[in-house]
Amino acid sequence: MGNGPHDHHHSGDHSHSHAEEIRNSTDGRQALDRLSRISQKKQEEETARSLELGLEAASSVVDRSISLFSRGHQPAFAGINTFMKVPYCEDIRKIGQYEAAFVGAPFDSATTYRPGTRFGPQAVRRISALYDGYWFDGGVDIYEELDLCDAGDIFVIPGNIEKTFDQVTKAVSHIYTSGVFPIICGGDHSLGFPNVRGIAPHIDGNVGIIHIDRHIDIQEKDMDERMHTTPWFWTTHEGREISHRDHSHMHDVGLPNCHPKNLVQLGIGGWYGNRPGSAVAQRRGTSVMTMFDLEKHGAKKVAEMALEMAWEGCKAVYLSFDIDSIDPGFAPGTGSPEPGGLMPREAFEIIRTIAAEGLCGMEVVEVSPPYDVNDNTAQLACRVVLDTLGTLIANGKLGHRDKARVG
Ligand SMILES: [Mn+2]
Repeated sequence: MGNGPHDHHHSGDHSHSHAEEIRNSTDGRQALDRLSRISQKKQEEETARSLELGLEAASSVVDRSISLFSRGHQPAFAGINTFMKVPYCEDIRKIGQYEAAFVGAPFDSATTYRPGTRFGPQAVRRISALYDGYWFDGGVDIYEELDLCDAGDIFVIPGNIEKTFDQVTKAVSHIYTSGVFPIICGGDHSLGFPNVRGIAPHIDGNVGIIHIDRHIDIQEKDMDERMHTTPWFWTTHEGREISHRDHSHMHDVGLPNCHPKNLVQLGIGGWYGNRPGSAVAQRRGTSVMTMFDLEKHGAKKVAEMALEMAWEGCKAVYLSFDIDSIDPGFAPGTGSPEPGGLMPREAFEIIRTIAAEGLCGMEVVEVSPPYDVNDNTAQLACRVVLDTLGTLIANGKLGHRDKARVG
């Protein structure tokens, strides 16, 4: 002290010093204030439960909150991995006891290039062990402020897209109609259609979809099937008139309350896979934004533009996040990588802006662990989920923030 270039700012009265003003104005200080108001009740319950189930530690262990067998979040590398080590809702009839559920849809039979996303949910669970829900910059404690469970995986039918779609829709519908916020972890992007089909019919009004991806994914069929390049063709429709097409086993003709203009497709671009879908997007009038739009406006602004277009005339909005929207330098473990994508920090800002307005459900798809490095891609998918949940909680759209206050 006394040697710095800003000595003239110092005064004897620290409560009014310029440094103190700066200190109190930082986001870090505000985060600390917010976090200090959240009770640690569930942490304490977890410790008691760990000691009860996992027995007392050896006598040389000074910290007596440590148990003999790991039964809680610590050590992060130990234990049985559900998503973030939250309770496994094995009896799916009891799903209504929770506020949100992570559910895996390990299906990759609809990929058109690299497969491997069937291992996505397990990879996201594995790396999620690093996290216990304490979000510093967001000032949120997911563990304390949200009753979250892992619903396990949906029984997908490898090699049969159509039966898998029916399984997924029925499963997502069960979760959603039980009053639980669904977090669906793919799996490939063909799941977008059965996921939304599990939610939209239960919403009394139109549903917007914010689809973050490098690929437009709205062609009718790909190699004669409903591959991962097609979900939004089947989710949205051609307008007021829903035509019955010649789809013998494809009994859907678009969800009547999912209008193409409310389908916001953000991050689209590059050189792969967009040829057939572009004509459909043009014909139906979906809301498309490229990476050039992002460069022009910035992450926050494009997210606000996305909200305007997605929510127009809608009761709810669904988030579909394809991990290949993030640049493959950061997210190499994916089926159809395309350079020039989002920086992770841009992706998080977009998510936080979108989630602040509330969501009816979300999916993170296209994590392919066989192509991943150091679980980087799975970790980004995990962060997409955590930042979404944290933002929903912080904005009172999910969880029980009021009940988790100190005092
Ligand atoms: Mn994609």
